[in-house]
Amino acid sequence: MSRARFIVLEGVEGAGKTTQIRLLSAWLAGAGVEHVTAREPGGTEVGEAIRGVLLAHREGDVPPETELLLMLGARAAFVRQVVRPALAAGKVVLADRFDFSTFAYQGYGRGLDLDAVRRLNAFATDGLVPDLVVVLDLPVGEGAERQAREGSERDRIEVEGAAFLERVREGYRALVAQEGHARMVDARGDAEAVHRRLRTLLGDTFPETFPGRAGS
Ligand code: Z5A
Repeated sequence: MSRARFIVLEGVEGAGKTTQIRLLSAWLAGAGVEHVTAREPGGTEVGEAIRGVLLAHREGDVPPETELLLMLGARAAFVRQVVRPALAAGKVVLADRFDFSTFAYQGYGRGLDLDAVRRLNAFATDGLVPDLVVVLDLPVGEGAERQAREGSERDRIEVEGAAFLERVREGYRALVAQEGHARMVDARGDAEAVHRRLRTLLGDTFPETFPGRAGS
């Protein structure tokens, strides 16, 4: 039986997705589990170019529909050039964001029609659904504080407004409640504590792929 699994980490800015992907990758490497890591938007040549366009216009006047279609353009390449080939080769894929980001940010956050967003996303992904989406849940203010400590050039709350990010967080909570393949993990506490929670969740959910509970 293939041990390939498509695992996605999601959450508001500063929730610790990048940090946790790095820790999970080190854990899997130590256990000899073949895997790839990637971020969205990005992960491919064209996806990284799209990411550059989005970041360059972060504070500009980009219609939400344009933002949505750029995210999905990057995703179409990501699925076809990274995720499907890795799964076909029997590898684990650890992704930093995927379609829940689009539902949470463009749907709940920007207010685009969720059904339309889902239909367009299904076209971009060719119907691919992750095996597990883990939402790292953190109060918006705590995520911003972490980013401020890191020295991000401009606090996301300042750029988008706290109300926008609160809608995103509530969107994530609603998605976890609706979707059977999604789980919420408390992202408070130090990075090692959050890592242990993730290892336990992965080991319990897919014991044939992941090397056992945290501490074992
Ligand atoms: N976006 C979208 O709108 N629609 C979509 O479909 C997709 C994306 C795919 C991409 O940002 C933007 O695109 C994003 C959503 C949108 N922004 N907005 N708005 P990104 O994914 O490249 O980056 P980010 O999520 O906005 O920010 P981030 O800082 O990379 O967040 P993170 O990965 O969750 O956190 P981190 O890098 O691991 O940690 C941040 C800092 O906190 C760092 O200094 C760490 O050392 C520290 N940290 C991490 N964990 C801890 C703990 N546990 N305690 C204390 N400090 C910690």
